Amino acid sequence: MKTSTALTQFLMEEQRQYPGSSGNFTLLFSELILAAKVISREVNKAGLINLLGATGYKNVQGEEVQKLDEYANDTIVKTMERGGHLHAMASEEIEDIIRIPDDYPKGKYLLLFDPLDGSSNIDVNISVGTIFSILRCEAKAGEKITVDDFLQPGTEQVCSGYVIYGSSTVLVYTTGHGVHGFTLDPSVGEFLLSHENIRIPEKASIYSINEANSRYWYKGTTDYVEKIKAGEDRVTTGRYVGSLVADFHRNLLKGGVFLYPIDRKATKGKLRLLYEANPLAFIAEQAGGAASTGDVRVMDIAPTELHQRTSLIIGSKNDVAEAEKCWQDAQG
Ligand code: AHM
Ligand code: MG
Repeated sequence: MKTSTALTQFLMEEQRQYPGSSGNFTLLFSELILAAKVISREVNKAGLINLLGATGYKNVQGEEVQKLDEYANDTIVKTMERGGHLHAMASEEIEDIIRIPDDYPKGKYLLLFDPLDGSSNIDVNISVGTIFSILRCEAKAGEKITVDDFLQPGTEQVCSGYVIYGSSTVLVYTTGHGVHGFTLDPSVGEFLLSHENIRIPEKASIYSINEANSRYWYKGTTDYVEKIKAGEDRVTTGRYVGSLVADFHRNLLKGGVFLYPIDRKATKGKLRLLYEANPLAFIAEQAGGAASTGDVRVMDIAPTELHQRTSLIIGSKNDVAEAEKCWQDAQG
């Protein structure tokens, strides 16, 4: 019988390669896996919750039915705050940083997350996802943690990843040693290794951009998209779900370029640097792809705000480079 490797076993094996490792990171990750399983279960019942919600927004236990992004946020916070591995957290859904309550021990890591990205798609059964990024915390025990502790460039990430709640639930992560994907097997309740050492094709066959924004685009974006459409040297098709994790995951496996550039409407971009762009940029680069704003490598940006937005061009290496060239040429 062929046995599959569970994510927790895989993490332990990775940990054994670093003899000095305390195992704290592996424990932290196990808590994140638990949160992902709970969110996955809830996302899968979303249709049922809506049915129950229609009778007065109470579930069968008589509790208020929460919005799923709020539920996902609370699940991550409550699961992670007790472990003693985190010093603090930051969520795309919460304005300020999330401190670990005084009665719990503090650890040496910071967790940043987008609890349920693309949540406007839930009602129509489109895949959504959780995105996460783990940083080291430089604050010493007893020192008050501030927003500044979170403002680290993407290159400082210890780990990043996402969980996509789709036709199956898949967790993809990197710690800087390649990218691996695990599929949740509901019959055993474990994430099992399904995509070892993912490599993104260097050349894209898919492009993903919200073309309804084309009237607001700057010349560099228009030039690149026109170039794709006129290209005869490759098979290119357009695919845009409007759920970043779903668009990114498909392009990672099949080869593609995703763009959410700054334009005349979203002058700072739409996507968040710390919760969306950096974690996915780390995955893209580790899989042999790239992530750029058009002007600079995403992971080199020195953040100045917790909820900073950014322009994002991410995916297959050659295509990100081509989009960057169009962007820079257009600026003269
Ligand atoms: P959210 O974090 O509020 O869910 O917004 C982010 C989402 C991404 O998942 C997706 O790529 C993008 O917004 C789609 O935006 P648009 O509808 O403007 O194309
Ligand atoms: Mg989001």
